[in-house]
Amino acid sequence: MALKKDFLWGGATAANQCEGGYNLDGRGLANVDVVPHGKDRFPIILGEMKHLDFDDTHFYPAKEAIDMYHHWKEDLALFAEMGFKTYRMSLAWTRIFPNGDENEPNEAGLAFYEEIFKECQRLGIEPLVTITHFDCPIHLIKEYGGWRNRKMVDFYENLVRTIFTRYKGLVHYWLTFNEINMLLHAPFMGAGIVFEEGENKEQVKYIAAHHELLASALATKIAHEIDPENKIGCMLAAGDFYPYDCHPDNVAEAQAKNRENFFFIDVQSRGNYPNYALKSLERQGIKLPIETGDLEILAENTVDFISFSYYSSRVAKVTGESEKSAGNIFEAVSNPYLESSEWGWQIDPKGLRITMNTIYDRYQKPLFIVENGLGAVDTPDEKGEINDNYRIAYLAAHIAEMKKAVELDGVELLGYTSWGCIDLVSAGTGEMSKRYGFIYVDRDDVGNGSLKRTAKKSFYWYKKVIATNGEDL
Ligand code: P53
Repeated sequence: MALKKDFLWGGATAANQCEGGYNLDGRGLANVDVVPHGKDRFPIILGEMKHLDFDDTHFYPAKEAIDMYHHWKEDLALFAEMGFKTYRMSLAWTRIFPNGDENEPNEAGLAFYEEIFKECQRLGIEPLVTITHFDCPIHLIKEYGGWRNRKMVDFYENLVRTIFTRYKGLVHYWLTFNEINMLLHAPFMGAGIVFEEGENKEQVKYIAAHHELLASALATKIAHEIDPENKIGCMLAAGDFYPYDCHPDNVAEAQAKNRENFFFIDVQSRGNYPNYALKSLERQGIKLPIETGDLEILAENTVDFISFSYYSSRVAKVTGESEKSAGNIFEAVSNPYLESSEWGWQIDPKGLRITMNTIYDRYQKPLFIVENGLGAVDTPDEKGEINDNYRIAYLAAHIAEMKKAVELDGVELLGYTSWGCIDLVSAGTGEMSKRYGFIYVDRDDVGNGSLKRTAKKSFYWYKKVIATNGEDL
């Protein structure tokens, strides 16, 4: 049994990491715009530092990014040349509602995405649209405090009603919140949260979580009402936690860590708050801001499919502070059996098969791998060519394991979109030099470069993978 004939091969990007054009055609400012490159980035992502505007001492990579705002047609043509069946992209909320709380949308922003979707349709590429990929209008953070405020649910509802209506028939696959569990690890990116002095951070995060989960369920409801053809997915930053060893304490720790992430998907897919979470929140004195009718909305509007990103597995250990693996927002212990990327992310292809099985066992809904890839330095040779054999090796190994999950284990899988199919700004570090693409973009970490696009060796490799439906890796 091979992958199904209509398997959705493609690539993934996010608006703030590739579009640029941050102040064009009426676009408003977003949290992601004011996150600089450099050492101050991290505390801001974590919500520990207030930084809601630009200053002269930092470089802001999202302002121009790879200027897809002006290159999208050329970029889509390259995706089509590789044979993409789908393209995962996100909408910049602030192009459509510049402040977030307007009643009427910005027509220029709506028209921009409509053009893109029409071009996708012409090229036979099915768009897979992330409604919010770490972005939140700055105005909603300044005025309302981001997702800690229940009013965000109404603003989000206004956004989704607008886009589901406008793009009916052009888009069928939607993701409500990128890596929704990231809210716990990077609350400024995940929920527009800036912590106030002395407040209970865990309480604030779980308030925001309830609001996002409610907004996600309402979006699912509205999407189905507007077009029964719409398919709505949740999106998890996945990667199973392995117990460090068979010590029962480490096994229990791995279970707890996995549940911390599955908490979100349990609600989005099963439709209710899991008991383990209710008990644990109660023990911590954390209250979910549940109002009358909320639980019914969650129960009645579960997702159609489960999407996730997978870069690596993780390791759980009760002690062992000294062994943290570097370079990732998820604080995890390093796995002695695995190699690491240049950025310290551990490489575990088999972990993808394991993770797919864990998720499928738990939810029994179709899966969609919407991010996977290797961030690496690419150096053009004297002819200007990039022989990214390391990237090909990473992707081939992961796709081979993905196929085993489908062919040997019977996991239902809709598609696979590799992350950063064209080089873009890193979410974690703000660097351009951490490249994931099949397409090289001439731009460095502080904004120099011609923005010229060049196919890497992996471009031709992936084209062949798609053409053979994954048989020739
Ligand atoms: P970068 C951390 C851990 C797992 C997934 O990440 C993550 C992050 C954030 O750094 O985010 C996803 O660019 C995210 C993308 C992001 C991609 O992983 O830090 O959905 O926006 O670019 C890769 O190398």
